[in-house]
Amino acid sequence: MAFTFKNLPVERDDLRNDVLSGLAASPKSIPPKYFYDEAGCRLFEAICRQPEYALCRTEQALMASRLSDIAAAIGPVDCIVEPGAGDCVKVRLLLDALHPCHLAVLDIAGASLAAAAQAVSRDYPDLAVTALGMDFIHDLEAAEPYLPAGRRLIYYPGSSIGNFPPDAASAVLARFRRLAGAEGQLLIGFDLKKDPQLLHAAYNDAAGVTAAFNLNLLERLNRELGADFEPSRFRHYAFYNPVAGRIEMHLISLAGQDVEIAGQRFHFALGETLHTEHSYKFHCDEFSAIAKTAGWQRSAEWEHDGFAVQLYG
Ligand code: AVJ
Repeated sequence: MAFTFKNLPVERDDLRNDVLSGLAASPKSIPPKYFYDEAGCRLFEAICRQPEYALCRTEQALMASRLSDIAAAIGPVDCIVEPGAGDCVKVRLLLDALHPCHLAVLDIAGASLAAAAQAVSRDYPDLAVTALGMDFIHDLEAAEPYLPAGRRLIYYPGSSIGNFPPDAASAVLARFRRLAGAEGQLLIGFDLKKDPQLLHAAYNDAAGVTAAFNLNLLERLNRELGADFEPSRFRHYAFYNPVAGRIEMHLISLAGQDVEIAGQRFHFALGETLHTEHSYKFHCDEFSAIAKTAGWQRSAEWEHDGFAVQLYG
């Protein structure tokens, strides 16, 4: 059936402007959405195979074991919209259980998304598949013209919402609310607060894949902006901050050094951080309170092994 791919690409200017303003700030930071170039997408998929990083496996186990329950709670759906769909594997369980007419997958990594969505389209011949390569955090509204009318379910798995501090998470969820419409629903998965040693290990895997994922950001800036980062002079540093309830990921300068990016020079002192990601962990009710500020009422929830999936209407 119909397969549509539309690239509304992230402008190189956006990347450059975000990086230049992030490096001019104190502390220095870069938004985590820029991890996901092609190499970054592959490294993230490799993180999900590490024994210490159970998040994706736990969520899929929960979805598989409670699927009929979840589908019954959702009821009939015309269109599933998945922002940040990546390899488009997770949504297949829902396609099998809900049989929507239309699937719309959105991701900042357009090329990887197109290939993954085309594979879904081949495997589900009766399904209309729309793949949008776009920055849905920046401009979710740009997806609206490509979506059919009818009952929409927004699916946001994988604890992606954890990358946003509570205020920003609420803003993202409010935009999901507008895209879903008054009759729409949201099925969202997020990581729960747990033993900090487990969290620490998940972001410091023994094989060093998370470190490579973090450092790839510097290589991306070298490739795409002609920066001259020397990745070996930065250390991957990730830890759980129990006061803020989040993993913080940093790249810490191992020397005093200057870096040039797009004609501008930035100084890193020895020990100075470039902050690259927050990954918030929640209690179920804490998350529902955030969702409520965005106009969502919880209608069901499922929990398994330190991970939660909640349904909102
Ligand atoms: C894809 C945002 C859920 O925060 O756990 C994995 C990304 N970062 N290891 C997360 C990530 C480091 C991941 N999310």
